[in-house]
Amino acid sequence: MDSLRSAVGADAVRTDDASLDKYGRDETEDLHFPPSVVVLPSSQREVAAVMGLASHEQVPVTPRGGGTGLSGGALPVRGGILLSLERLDRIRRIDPVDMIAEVEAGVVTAHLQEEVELQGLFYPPDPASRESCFIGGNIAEDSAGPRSCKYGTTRHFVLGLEAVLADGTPITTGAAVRKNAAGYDLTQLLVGSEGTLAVVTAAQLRLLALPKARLTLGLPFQRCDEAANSVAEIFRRGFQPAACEFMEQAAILAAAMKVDVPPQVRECEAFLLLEFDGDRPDLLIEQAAALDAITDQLGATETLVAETEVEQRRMWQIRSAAGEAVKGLSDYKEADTVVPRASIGALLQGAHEIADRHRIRAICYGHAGDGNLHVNLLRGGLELSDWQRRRDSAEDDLFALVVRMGGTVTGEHGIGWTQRRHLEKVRSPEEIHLMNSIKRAFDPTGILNPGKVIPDSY
Ligand code: LAC
Ligand code: ZN
Repeated sequence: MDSLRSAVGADAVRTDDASLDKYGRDETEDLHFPPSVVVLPSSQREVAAVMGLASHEQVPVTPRGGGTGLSGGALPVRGGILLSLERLDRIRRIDPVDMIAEVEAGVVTAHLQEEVELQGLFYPPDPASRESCFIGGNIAEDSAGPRSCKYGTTRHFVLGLEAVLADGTPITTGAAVRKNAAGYDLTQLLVGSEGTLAVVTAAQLRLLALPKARLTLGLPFQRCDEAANSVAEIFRRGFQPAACEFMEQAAILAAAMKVDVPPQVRECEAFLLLEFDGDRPDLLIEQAAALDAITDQLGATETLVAETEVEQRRMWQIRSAAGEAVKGLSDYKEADTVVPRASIGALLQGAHEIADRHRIRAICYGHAGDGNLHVNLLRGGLELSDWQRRRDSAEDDLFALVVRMGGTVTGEHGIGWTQRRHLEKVRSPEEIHLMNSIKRAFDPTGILNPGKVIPDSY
């Protein structure tokens, strides 16, 4: 403890109950793993010093961003040091020529977005938690949100990283340039590695020009299957939405407990929310008209158009409120399923059939344009062991269906702690052995975020 205090300063080492409690949780279910100590370094040098000490003493270290993760990636499941990156919170520079931002890991995603937008630039990744999640955590989990439909996930914006290895060695990967074909791409290897390979301390991020106009459309449906099947049809007809989100009625009703939901949406069976963006408002209006012209064929009852920023925010909050609202209903387990876009209707139907078979409640919503459906299994009044049994069997059946459809077990929340037993459903033993060899090359003694991603049997 004394050596930690001299490395980062006494006020950056916490062992009080409140800190251990707070940093022992993230947003994943009701899980709680208090660490032995919380350390809050303020620079890459201090992170390196902490890792050097931890490596010398062979103490587990769990890096943490904003603590908004949904697969337990930041939970210190083996105790030891919880390393919070919250004090590395500087935006170092925003370069409008190369359109690159250089930021520390603890910068809040929405803050970066606001700052770059002041310069007419755009950082698209928009996780639901963007007001409190950190860029470092987004990189660790390869987080995404509605706009990944058009722009891709966090990974598509990371050009270079500063990080610290398990033994305390500082490294840089990639560079602040827009192209880079030099050698193995360690930057992209670290993105999505969930803090198991290195502690990311800063990143160089690619930016885009901020689209000058946005238009948000809402399509209420009386039939859930028609809403889900419309997703493929919208793309087949050449529309290129920036976001294409789906909510079924139970998710809408949960959101309606938190935010205003207009009656047409509250009373529908399912809701699609689409966003179009671009530089020419007239072209967006044309797209909206073209979509409106086919709503009958799709099965939507009408096209709701949100033109002003206030109207758009109001429509978006229905979708943004869904996650928290559904989680608030009961203990839950979320499956972050992904299938090809055209299979989203079949997935939705299958998810409910599986839930019914296991007599468990499921509520679905998500990023339909990415084929990414968040299937929330709810405990409701079930007794604990009964819930665990039904939940696990339902999840196994659900992922078996996803795999048959050519999909995967997580699109944006990661494997972390809670989804580890599902990795083998989508990755071959050869692939997981390779992952393990990579893990050992970076962290030979396994002190960095132990218990995550790779199943114990490897
Ligand atoms: C969302 C989070 C749960 O899409 O990913 O709301
Ligand atoms: Zn999501």
